[in-house]
Amino acid sequence: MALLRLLKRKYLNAKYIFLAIVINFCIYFYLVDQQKGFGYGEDTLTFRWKRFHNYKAAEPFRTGPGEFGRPVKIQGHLEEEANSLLKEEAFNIMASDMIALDRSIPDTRHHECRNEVYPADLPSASVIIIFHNEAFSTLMRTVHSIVNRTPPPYLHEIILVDDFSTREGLGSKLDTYIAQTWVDNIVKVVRLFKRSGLIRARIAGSKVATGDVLIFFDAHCEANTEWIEPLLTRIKQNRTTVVCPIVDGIVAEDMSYSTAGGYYLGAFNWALFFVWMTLAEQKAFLTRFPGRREIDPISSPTMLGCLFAMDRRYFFELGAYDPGMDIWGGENIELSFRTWMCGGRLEYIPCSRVGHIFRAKLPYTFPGKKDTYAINSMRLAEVWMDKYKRNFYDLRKDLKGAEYGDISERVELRERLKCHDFKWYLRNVFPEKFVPGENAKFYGMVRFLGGQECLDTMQQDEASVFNIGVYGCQGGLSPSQMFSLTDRDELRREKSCLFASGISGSPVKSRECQGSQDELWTYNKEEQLMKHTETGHCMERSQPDSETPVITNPCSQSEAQKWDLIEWLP
Ligand code: UD2
Ligand code: MN
Repeated sequence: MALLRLLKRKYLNAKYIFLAIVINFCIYFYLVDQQKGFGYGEDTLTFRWKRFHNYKAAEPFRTGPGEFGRPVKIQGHLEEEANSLLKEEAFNIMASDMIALDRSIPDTRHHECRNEVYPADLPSASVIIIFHNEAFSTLMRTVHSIVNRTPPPYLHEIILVDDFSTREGLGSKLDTYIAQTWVDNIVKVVRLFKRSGLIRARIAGSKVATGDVLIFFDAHCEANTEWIEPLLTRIKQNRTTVVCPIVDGIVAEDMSYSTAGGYYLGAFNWALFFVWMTLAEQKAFLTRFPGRREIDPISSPTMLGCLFAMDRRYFFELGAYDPGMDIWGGENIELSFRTWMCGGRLEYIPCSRVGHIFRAKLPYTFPGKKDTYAINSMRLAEVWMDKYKRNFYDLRKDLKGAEYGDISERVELRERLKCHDFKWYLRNVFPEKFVPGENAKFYGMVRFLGGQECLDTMQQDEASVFNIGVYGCQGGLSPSQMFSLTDRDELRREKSCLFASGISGSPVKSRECQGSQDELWTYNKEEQLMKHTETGHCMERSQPDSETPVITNPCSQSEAQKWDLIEWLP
């Protein structure tokens, strides 16, 4: 009996000891978890463990500057220095340096995304981050966010491509930190030995990548919860779909993570800059997708450029990037047109979100002070836009005859891939896009006969509402004087329309087109009158120096109401 009692006690003790070990074990890893990703001084085994088990650690419990994507305000004696650094770097580097490199951010997805289920066997990704003289903290925060929020099986590697940075000490600091923080060579650095620009830097990264999918990142991003699964799922369903996460904003002044932005319908303007669709375009575009849930992938005519994923082999089949494009600009529009025209598709994926610091200026040099955006855009217009390149050159008359290098290989690529023409793209992918001069009753300048002056936007922001101006006619050289009288009777520019109210003497104004009645005009050639269709009033030049240079009034035979149209023939 006594022996039994002793054994029982021993057994119980063993149970307690076992329990105690388990509890200790948990506490140990909980503590490690709290410092996830902070590498100095800890052994490799811990990091191996972290990499494979800690990619989605509980974030809301963390405290510290900038946690949960909160803003960091710098006040007091450091404020002045912070502001001057902000000017140099175009984002608040002092604030960034204060924030943990693996900070928490809010899950900004639509709440229904949390119920989405993704297949487990997804392709693996090589994430390519290119940079030139990027700040250490933003660059490493980009990497941490990817490692910590990507299930390990899907993360084949992260490739940092250093585009010949000259910032002192950056290279060795990166090497040390990376070696001490991540194992298994999951984060690699490729160094370019001459400044190549972001396009060729991405090509260099893609050539050394070996994952199934390539995902390109700018060097100042933060990947959000479950960002990769919806992207990979879509590519697995169709390898010729190029997919983009929704881009959240990281505010340059205080590094707060914000959902402002969050747009997902990419467009372009005829100067070949990326823009989001206007409200009118968006409304019309979305009617083509009836029954679509807000969280479903949505096709987009163009991509922003900083973040996208694409099957690796498909990237090369489709012609990678144009290596003749230099430093910065245009490659995102080129890839967008090429993808759609050559048989692929481009989509935004609402359940995938990644933040990006939008900087007010580019903080680096352009060797030779070249306008690389213009040259790259000429290359893309010449190769892909057929007769519609005219719309680009109409806005960039300064570029007529300028050098853009050899494009023969890209023209061959287009032939080899048997791509659709640009008209097909406009008709099928983006029919909402207005083409100045196409199907128009008139395209050119609207001239006031009394004074050799033409209607002119006076460089005002055409997303806003303003009184239309007049200025000495520039013989077609000034884009701000070009108007189309459309087949719908709008007197419009790329996205803005002239409108007027019924009140006599009220100004003719410009705003983003809305498709409403007050935007319609009829020109009478014999009488040389521009009539506002809805009210029957006539366009009239008011007094010189008036705040409202152009008004409408009941039609009269007065000279102040005589206008003619000068057709633009390039
Ligand atoms: C926008 C895009 C960017 C690209 C560019 C047009 C967004 C938010 N970003 O740039 O992806 O499409 O427009 O070309 O849409 N870099 C180099 N070498 C250089 C210059 C830049 O590696 O010579 C790197 C730079 O460190 C950064 C990336 O390229 O990681 C993009 O440059 P950016 O962030 O200065 O330009 P951004 O965001 O205005
Ligand atoms: Mn960027």
